[in-house]
Amino acid sequence: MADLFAQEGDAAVNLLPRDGIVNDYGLIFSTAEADDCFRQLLQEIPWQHDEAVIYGRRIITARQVAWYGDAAFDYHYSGTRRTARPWTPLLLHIKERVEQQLAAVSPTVFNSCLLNLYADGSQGMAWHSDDEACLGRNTVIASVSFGAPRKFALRHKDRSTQCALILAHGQLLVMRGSTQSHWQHALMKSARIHSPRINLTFRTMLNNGM
Ligand SMILES: O=C(O)CCC(=O)C(=O)O
Repeated sequence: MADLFAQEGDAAVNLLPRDGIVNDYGLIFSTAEADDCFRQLLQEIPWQHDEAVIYGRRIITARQVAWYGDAAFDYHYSGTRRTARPWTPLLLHIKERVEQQLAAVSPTVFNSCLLNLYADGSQGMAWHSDDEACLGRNTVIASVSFGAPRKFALRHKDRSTQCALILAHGQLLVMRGSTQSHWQHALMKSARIHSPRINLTFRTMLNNGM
């Protein structure tokens, strides 16, 4: 697995060798701001365990999720469906900070956000691509992390290449271009992590998610 730590925080660098673009913007919140966001998100979000259909079996995930957006978008993924809740002031604040970071090079306005809460390192997310039709081709996904640092990995769909980086408290990572068509990503489990992490992925749903 390639070690990408050396490039951490340089948004001009593409972390992928080919077939997509992933940029690490580094820490976009101070520790105090990130602490506040983390604490408020833990308290305010109505976290719920997720459902997914894996190899034809409906399972309840250990991690908890929430889904927010501009409108009551329906989001269909892994055989399940969620309706977006309206933005909270805190989520709008985080979204604005993310959009400011992207404004200079690739202005993007996100209309929805999937939130994931991992209680500890025993919870992760399996390999997948965010390639649902409602996101369209070449979608931009901005991932913001709070809480325990965790390893985020990407692998090419042809299995030739794999790379990873640690996503820390207040860090922004952006996936764009053809990344979702050619690469899968995962949040790796670790028995050494005993504290929670929250991840927000800001997305742009096409046609109000229809
Ligand atoms: O928690 C993470 O960093 C990964 C989240 C993710 O893969 C997703 O929301 O699609």
